[in-house]
Amino acid sequence: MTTLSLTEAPSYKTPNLDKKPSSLRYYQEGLHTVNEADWKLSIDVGDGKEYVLNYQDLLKLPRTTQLRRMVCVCNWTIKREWTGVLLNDLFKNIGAIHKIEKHHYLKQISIGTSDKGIYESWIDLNGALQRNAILAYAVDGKFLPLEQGYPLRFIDFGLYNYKNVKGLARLELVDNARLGHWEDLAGYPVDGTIKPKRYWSVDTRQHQFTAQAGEVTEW
Ligand SMILES: Nc1nc2c(c(=O)[nH]1)N[C@H]1C(S)=C(S)[C@@H](COP(=O)(O)O)O[C@H]1N2
Ligand SMILES: [Mo]
Repeated sequence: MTTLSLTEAPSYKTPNLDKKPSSLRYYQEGLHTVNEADWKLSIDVGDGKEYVLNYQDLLKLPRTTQLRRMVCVCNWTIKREWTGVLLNDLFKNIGAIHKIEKHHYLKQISIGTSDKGIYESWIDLNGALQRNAILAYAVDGKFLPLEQGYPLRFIDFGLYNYKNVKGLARLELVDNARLGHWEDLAGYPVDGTIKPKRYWSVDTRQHQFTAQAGEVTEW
């Protein structure tokens, strides 16, 4: 059972949420069956050192609530209120911040399912820290629903969503990147930086243009 409440988080109501493309469509490996009591996040920081957090440990870490826009490479975007832990604060709190300079990439691995396997992504580690990437366990003031990444999802808002793993089980600091599912299958860029262009904005119900690469902050 979750003992901490989210009531201190200002509750934002995403406009037109019913118009958002289905999260099931964007859960390539299908819905996992792990519950809160069994779930663990393992964090491999290299040099044979691994940290393990359970759900309660996670909720005790410094909490942040942020209204930020995510973008799918297939041209839709939505701004929602995310609650979780900054990637930076995670490393600080487990006492592994000194390990960060030693590695180039952050690898994220999902819980996965027995029939469709896992979803993995490799991203630039220092970039993610600079862009204030978060590990989110709640959205719009409520703990994540299963299809939206329960119990925990990683989000670097400067990158397209295919780089950000829902249903997270493991993080690894690594020196080499490999191709993720969509990079391999559809040839999406490995870097994943959001491009300046017109996107369909689900929450504002209009096409809107962003002029710079990276996180969309204009609207
Ligand atoms: N584990 C996992 N995470 C994932 C995906 C996936 O297939 N599996 N798809 C990504 C893509 S392409 C998108 S658009 C978002 C969708 O997030 P949403 O459920 O909040 O819409 O999840 C991302 N994270
Ligand atoms: Mo996506």
